[in-house]
Amino acid sequence: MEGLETLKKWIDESNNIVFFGGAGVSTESGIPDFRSVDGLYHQKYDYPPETILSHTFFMRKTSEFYKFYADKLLLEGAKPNAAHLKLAEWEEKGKLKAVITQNIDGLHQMAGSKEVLELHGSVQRNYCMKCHKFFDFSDVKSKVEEAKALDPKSPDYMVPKCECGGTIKPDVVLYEEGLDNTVLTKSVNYIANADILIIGGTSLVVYPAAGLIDYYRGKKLVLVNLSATPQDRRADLVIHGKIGEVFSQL
Ligand code: CNA
Repeated sequence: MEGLETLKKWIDESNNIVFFGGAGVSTESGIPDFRSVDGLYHQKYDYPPETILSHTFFMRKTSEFYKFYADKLLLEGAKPNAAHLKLAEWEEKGKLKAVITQNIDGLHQMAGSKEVLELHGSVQRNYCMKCHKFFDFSDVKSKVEEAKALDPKSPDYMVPKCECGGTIKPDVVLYEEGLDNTVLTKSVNYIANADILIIGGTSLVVYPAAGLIDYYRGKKLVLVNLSATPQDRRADLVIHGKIGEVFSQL
């Protein structure tokens, strides 16, 4: 594969790699992305994912939100793939400083990565909007299942509820919501000081996350993506392929 040898050499020589990824990192683990041909945008829903996953939609049509969320993002049994595992291995060897991700699936941590900056939060953390009690992934999963017993026309159908009666909200940054400043600042620092920045599995169209690339000052900007991105021309190395397959050869 073109570029693979160069990437191997750069990685061998570096101990300051930073990775910035998106939904494409997890498609080989069975979690669909938003924009690929078989991604969520190409499936049939009453509303596009960006509408359903917005703050306004969550507040106004909570039941509709959870129908989509449970079906597409609250996925049980997904396992890290070769890309997640390789990144964890590089960190363990002292070669990689951080994984910055737009993903909310927690697969990097499951693979063993320690320094994971989740720009868009995580399905693993959930809070009651009334009393702020914490709920993990499986709590929410079972509460959504319980709420399936309600009338599908009820506003609480499939909505996970706290014992206090409040609605549980995932700690996920919905469209219209702001990113966590600490996470953002740390990400900028890692990227600004990185020797190699590898960007993988992201269409680079969701801002402000996609703008993070502008902070990179080095000369080893690598893009590993299935399809072309608006930033391909800026990169020092572009590899078009499946990230799990590519990383398993590194
Ligand atoms: P996106 O816009 O769906 O783009 C995904 C990109 O990955 C596309 O350019 C694809 O060509 C590419 N791609 C798909 N499969 C592979 C693969 N195996 N190897 C390499 N490239 C691949 O996703 P972004 O992350 O850019 O968009 C940002 C949104 C999507 C974020 O807010 C995420 O939270 C959100 N999202 C996250 C998940 C998850 O957590 N797994 C799933 C779906 C959407």
